[in-house]
Amino acid sequence: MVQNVYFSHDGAVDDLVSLFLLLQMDNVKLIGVGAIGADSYTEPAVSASQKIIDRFGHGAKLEVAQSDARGVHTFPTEWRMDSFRVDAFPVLNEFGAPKTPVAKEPAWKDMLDKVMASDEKVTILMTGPLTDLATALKAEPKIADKIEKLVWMGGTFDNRGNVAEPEQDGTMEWNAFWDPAAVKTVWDSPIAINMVGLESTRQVPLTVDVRNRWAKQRKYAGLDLIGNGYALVPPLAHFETNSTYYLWDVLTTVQSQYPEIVKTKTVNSDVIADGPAQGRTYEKADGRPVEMVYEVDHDAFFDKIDELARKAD
Ligand code: AGV
Ligand code: CA
Repeated sequence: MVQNVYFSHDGAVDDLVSLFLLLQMDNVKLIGVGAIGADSYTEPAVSASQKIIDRFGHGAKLEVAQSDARGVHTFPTEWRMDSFRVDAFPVLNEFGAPKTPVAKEPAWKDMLDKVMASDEKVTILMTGPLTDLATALKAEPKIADKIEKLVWMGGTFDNRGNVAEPEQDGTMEWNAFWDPAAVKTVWDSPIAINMVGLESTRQVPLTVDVRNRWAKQRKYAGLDLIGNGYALVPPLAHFETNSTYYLWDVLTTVQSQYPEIVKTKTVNSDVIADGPAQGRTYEKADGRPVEMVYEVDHDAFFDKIDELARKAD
């Protein structure tokens, strides 16, 4: 069954690889793409998205919307710079300026308009902060009725966060920490949520073995793109550092269409929006239900990436 999907991402390496993979999935009908300069800068995040659609989108007629959102806590500049590097990849620049247009409206409005105009319900896939969905919900709460579900990379329920910044207690995930109030707004809405938090992404680190596996297949343009992307970021070698990369967004994207590679359970939960734990998602007996991914079939996941990426040429 074909699923209508609106993809909102924030321009990091794994967000852009996710866009590439989505474009290879037979059962996904992408109806829109929005880019938010959270773990990136907005201009290269938008531009790299346009070019990935041009080069790997099999002729898809899409627009890329630019977000005007500003976070409460900004990502480290060093991480955000990756978006400029991906945007400059030769494979994305062989044919000059992008042909996929930039949408007229800001990303939250583009999401609202495209979801409301869709015949079928829409799955919203978000691999960055929830700001644009929260803004759309505030402008038009009825958008919730048109959303099949939200699939989100963000949060964690085990209190082991990945934010190393002052004035926070280490329990939250970065996408939630960037705009904690937006997470609370979405949690308080009736939208069904499928959540990929850090407990599952920790099972799929970027390692040297994973990189080598892609390197061996670089004759496929799609695997060369993935290999180049993940060459920009540090793998898990001897021990985890603040910059160690996991396949956060790629796991989220792949499991959204191939749920057989993960195990999920329902967690009743809430979100803390203020103070040193702001952005923390936590279990709460009378909280709202979330379908939470807690386990990944590691090998099946990496096989699926290869299979999809080989279809791209
Ligand atoms: O918290 C994970 C989210 C994902 O959406 N991002 C990166 C993924 O796109 C933020 C992030 C956490 N740690 C990072 C991140 C790191 N070491 N480098 C870059 N981004
Ligand atoms: Ca991301």
